[in-house]
Amino acid sequence: MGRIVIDPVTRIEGHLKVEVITERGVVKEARCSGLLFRGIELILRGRDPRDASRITQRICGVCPTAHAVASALALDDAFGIAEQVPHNGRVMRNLILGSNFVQSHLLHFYHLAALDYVDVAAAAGYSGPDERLRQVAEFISRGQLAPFFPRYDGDYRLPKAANRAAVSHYVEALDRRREAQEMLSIFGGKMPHQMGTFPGGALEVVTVDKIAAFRWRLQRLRDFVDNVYIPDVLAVAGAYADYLDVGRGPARYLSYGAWDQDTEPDLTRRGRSLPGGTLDGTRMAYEPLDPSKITEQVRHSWYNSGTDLPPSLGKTEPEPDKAGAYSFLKAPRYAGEVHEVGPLARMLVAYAQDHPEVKPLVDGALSELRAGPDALFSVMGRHAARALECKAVADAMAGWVLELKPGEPVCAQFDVPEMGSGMGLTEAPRGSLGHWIEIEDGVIANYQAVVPTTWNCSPRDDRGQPGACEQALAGATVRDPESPLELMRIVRSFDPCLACAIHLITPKGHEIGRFRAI
Ligand code: NFE
Ligand code: MG
Repeated sequence: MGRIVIDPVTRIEGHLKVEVITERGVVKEARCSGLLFRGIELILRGRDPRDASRITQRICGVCPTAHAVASALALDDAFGIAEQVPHNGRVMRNLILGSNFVQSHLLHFYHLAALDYVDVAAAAGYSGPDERLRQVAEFISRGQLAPFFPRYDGDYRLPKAANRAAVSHYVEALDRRREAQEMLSIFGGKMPHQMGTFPGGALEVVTVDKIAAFRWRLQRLRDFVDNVYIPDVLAVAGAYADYLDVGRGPARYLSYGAWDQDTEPDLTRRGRSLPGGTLDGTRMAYEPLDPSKITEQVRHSWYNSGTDLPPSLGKTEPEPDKAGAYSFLKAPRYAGEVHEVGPLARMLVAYAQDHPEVKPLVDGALSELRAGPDALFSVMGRHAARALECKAVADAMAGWVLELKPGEPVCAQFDVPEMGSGMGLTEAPRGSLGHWIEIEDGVIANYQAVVPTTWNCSPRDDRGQPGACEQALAGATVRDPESPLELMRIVRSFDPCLACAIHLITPKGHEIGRFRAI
């Protein structure tokens, strides 16, 4: 028996510890622990409900936009104004969130995950015509090795030319991400923590100039996604084809659906470009979404609040010395079962529905990889799904931006009610995101968020079922316990964000048990 502890996991967002028990180099069981307690749900209590779209964005600097949209949807619901969101407000929300998706997916592949497969050392000594590669070579020659080194050694398999091209794209992707942030800022005012999304719609005035400024940046991004990102992901998936068979996880997938196409007040009946629902991958069986099946369990989490509560009744009461607990993440479950969320879940749920854009994209990628749909339940399946979704969203935005109507209203008028409750379900880059709000005496009485990485990196639940990432790690082979790159490839394929997953912020210097906020 061996024990490997990776703490902290780098090249993700936030603070994650992974611990595995191995037997003859094979992972028998894994534990994912989120160790940094935060407290945004608590900060929201007693505040004006309209603050929620501003404060919840501070959960994360990577996907603040998704929190803004989820809170706006929850407030639309609580205020009873979902049907009054104007056309421009709905479309702008989709463009703001879509820009963040594209930026986030490029960030994940090039700047977080690719270094598990691409050997940056291949750029050392380069003196050819590619300016970006010359910059990296010069950077390395000065002894500036971070953020590329130190790293786990492993089986970097790309040929030198492919490695060098990927390093060049690493640098180019920084510019494309900047342009995606600029696109978001056109309708959101700034990034991170944009100001454009609000209950009742959006806040930016629509002009022809803004539409044009958005379009040219989007066109450049679409070229990059089609001609660089997707080919790079498929090249990596080809060179590391064994990872089409590694990191399977629970093979149950959940999506809330995203990109509102109408203003139907019932979120489960609202028209959305990507459908909600669940898919049991072993039977390829689809079921429509039923939000009443969402609960959070805390038996193995450092909370003393009741377990298996629906989010509208959820509590956040930390108990850091609780016996048997090992994480500040709760364990969200759907119908009591572990579900994976994220781009793979969304693409599979849409694929199972014969989605007109998603089906051909997925079939095309599978034929390129000479693999069946089963191969998607894997590390490389997650990377491929993320790239394909990036294309689907970027392509869809090219149509949405032309639907904007300059000079027309963007936001509904509303009064804040004394009492109310609301639910906002959407998709964030990393998966299904829900916000639940209770309003009493005109202020927030309770606010609960159930977040993508809480689903994917959850600890064991009340029945002892390991979370999705814990299940994906079980069965993996580790060649060198001192350099467990294989495990990092599995964890990073989920694109974890522990800042989001715990979404709680404690005042500086505040102590909770043995933890101290810094
Ligand atoms: Ni902090 Fe987030 C996304 C959300 S993941 S990145 O995407 O919500 O838990
Ligand atoms: Mg929560």
